[in-house]
Amino acid sequence: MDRENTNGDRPRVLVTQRLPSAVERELSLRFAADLSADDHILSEDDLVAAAREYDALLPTVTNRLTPRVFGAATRLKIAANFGVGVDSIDLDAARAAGVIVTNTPGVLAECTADLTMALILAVLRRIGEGERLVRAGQWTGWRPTYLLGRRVCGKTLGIIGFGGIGQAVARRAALGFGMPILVSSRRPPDPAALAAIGGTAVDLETLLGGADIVSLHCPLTSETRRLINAERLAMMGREAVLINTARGALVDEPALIAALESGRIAGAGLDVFDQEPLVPAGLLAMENVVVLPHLGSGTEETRTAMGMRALANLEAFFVGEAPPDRVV
Ligand code: 8YV
Repeated sequence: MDRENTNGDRPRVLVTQRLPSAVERELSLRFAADLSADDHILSEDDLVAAAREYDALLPTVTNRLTPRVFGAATRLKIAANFGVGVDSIDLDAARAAGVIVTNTPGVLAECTADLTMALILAVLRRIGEGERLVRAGQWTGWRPTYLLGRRVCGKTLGIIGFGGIGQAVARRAALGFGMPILVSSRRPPDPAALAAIGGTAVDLETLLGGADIVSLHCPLTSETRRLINAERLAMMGREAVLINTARGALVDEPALIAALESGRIAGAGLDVFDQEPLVPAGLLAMENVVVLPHLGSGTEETRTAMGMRALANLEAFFVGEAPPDRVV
């Protein structure tokens, strides 16, 4: 396989963060790969310099690929994103600069769905609170009315966004927990996938009004930014909870804090935040909020599969084939 670039050298690839060792090994074997030694987050200036020095970037959600970065792309030809969401990449600027962008679909839906179920269970069954009490030595014994939560099975789950992750959550919830499923999505949901879980396609307002649990699984775009704002939170039931394993900016965080503080909704399970790694103090102060550090795809198996998928996109590109997961 010819992996040489036009200078006869192996393509230079900048890998912006530490990846599972199997992925780093493969990248080093196949490319002139610069791996991250210490996992530090690259600045925009670093990325601008990289766009001049490297043939390819393998960025993550922590790297903002801005118009300035693409404006400097004298050498850069492809950004093979480690992750399915490409909201951290200015796709118009990539297009204008002629830089190809790829992502890693199809390999992280199951793990992200597992974590979504974990958050649903944690919020309704008060798992975070219970764990904190036990660790603090404050558990004084079993009582029939102690730390009562709410049952998960049979609750109505509203899924916003019915791609791979939304469907994987729906399967778990419908088939494992007997939950009726409402689906709202930009495009009409896949009829076979909807039928398999006995789901009902509804508009967003109907979903917000009818679901006990609202879970976000749509991409972050200019249309979905702050999709869940004060007005939409007010459409949810007082006993309802919001789960977000997609992107923090889908939610107006101050409006969410206000809705939780006033008891307008009953709780939230959040794996993602608007300004990661900042988590607003208002959220941390509430016992009915479960917060996680963006762990959706965070298993050894899935992060390895994501890395291999990014690598497959780079390989295809540098042998002159169409990258399988091209976004731009
Ligand atoms: C990753 C994700 O943790 O794929 C995505 O869009 O949010 C997560 O799976 C992250 O993107 C890594 O770059």
